[in-house]
Amino acid sequence: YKNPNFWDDRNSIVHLFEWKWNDIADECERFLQKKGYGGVQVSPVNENVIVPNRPWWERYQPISYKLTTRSGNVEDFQKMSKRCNAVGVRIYVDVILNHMAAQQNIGTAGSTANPGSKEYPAVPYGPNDFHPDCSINDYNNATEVRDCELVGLKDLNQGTNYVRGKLVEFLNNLIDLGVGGFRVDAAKHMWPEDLKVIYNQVKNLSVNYGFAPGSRPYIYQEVIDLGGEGIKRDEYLKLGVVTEFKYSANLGRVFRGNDKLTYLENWGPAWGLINNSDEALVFIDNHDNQRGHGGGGDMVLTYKNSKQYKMATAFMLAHPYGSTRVMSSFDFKDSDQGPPQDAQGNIISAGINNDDTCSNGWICEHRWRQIYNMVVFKNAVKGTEIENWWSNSDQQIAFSRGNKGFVAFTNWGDLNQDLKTGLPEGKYCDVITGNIINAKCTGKIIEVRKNGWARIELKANEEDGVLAIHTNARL
Ligand code: LM2
Repeated sequence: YKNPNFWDDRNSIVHLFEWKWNDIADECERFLQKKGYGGVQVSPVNENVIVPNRPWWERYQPISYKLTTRSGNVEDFQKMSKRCNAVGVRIYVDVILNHMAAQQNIGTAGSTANPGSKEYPAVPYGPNDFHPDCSINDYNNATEVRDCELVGLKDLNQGTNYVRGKLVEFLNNLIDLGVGGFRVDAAKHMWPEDLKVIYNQVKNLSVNYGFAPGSRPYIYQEVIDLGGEGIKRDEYLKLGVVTEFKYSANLGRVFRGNDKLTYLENWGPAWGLINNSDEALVFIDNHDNQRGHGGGGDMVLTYKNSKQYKMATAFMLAHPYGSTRVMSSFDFKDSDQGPPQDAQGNIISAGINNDDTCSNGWICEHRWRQIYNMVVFKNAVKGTEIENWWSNSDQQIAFSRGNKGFVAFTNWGDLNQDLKTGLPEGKYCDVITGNIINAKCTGKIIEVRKNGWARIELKANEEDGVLAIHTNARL
């Protein structure tokens, strides 16, 4: 469950939060494959309750496993899956196995339910499939966290064969539709023993979508563990990958300037991160903590602090630790606001500008040059380690990835130094400030001398606080 089943020349999952399936299919073909993205995390695919004003979080209130939502129906989903897999971009579904809807209304596939009496006839589930009423107040009490209701959501009892069977059927249906794996929502609120049984009953990935025979789904479990609670992320590491919230919280704090960049020299397990890099799903922000929901605290960086955000993201993608996920957001003013939508509540697609950025209220961080070019960088430096670490003992650092790539950062003051890049002699295009177009670099050009050293200049008042060169962007 720990292999994302990426194509060889790919890395990173991009979360296309609230995108429609048809638009994702287009995006796989016109953009993601070209920049080397490995996969897409899609918003929940199964029917949810319709909440007035259509907040984004209505999708975390399932009322059946019918695959109709505001993102599209099952035919749209299957077409997306075919088209994305065909160009080497995997699909990972955000699955809600913990609970069912709390709010009373019709669902996105037209089903009805009665949360008050715990009846969801479109599955069907009845009151016996749920834990008794109680709410989660004490996060030191593991039983309460797992058997009581998270923000009032009806808490499914995964201890029963019937519920397990329904969940496995749902997951298997998605596998038949070509998905590469799952983000398990609220995993901490379910017993690891129960999840283990469920995962083991799920079938192998579909060979019809290009997965090697015998491939298991990639499973990354959402476990918010910033320390000091009754439930530890390690309980879930036995089962699959775990979302590393300490990564988001700590890197945000550092790049906000509350800690020195030089301390990042031992970034990894020494900072309390999951020991085995392959078992950590890492990110700068996610759809919850970018708006103050879920864990991460007030240090989390988002698109709203774009300079620091791009620096933190560049560091994440330049550093070998973790399986990386890039967030792709819609603009929001208040934390409940749903995606761009028309008066009927239909999601409005992102428009694409000439400079690759998005319009219609979509931020599309994954299309920012400083971000997608670091996904390209990560593919270029695959298999190398950090070398040539340099810092000014304060807010400036630089390092190379073997002899394939080099990055430098300043979070305070001008950087103007002769540094060892580890790269072969030549002229390189800084992929943060530009791209190579018609054999010309539209940004800074860095000249690496015979001995691998180069003059590196990065001023405090530049648009970006990072510089990156690699052997696949050589002039
Ligand atoms: C998650 N991970 O564990 C998701 O990442 C997160 O986005 C989900 O919460 C949560 N678990 C449950 O799946 C979101 C949102 C909540 C929202 C729920 C359910 O952060 O604010 O709760 O989805 O839609 C909303 C209301 C809340 C109300 C609840 C039930 O905000 O006030 O509680 O619905 O009616 C009475």
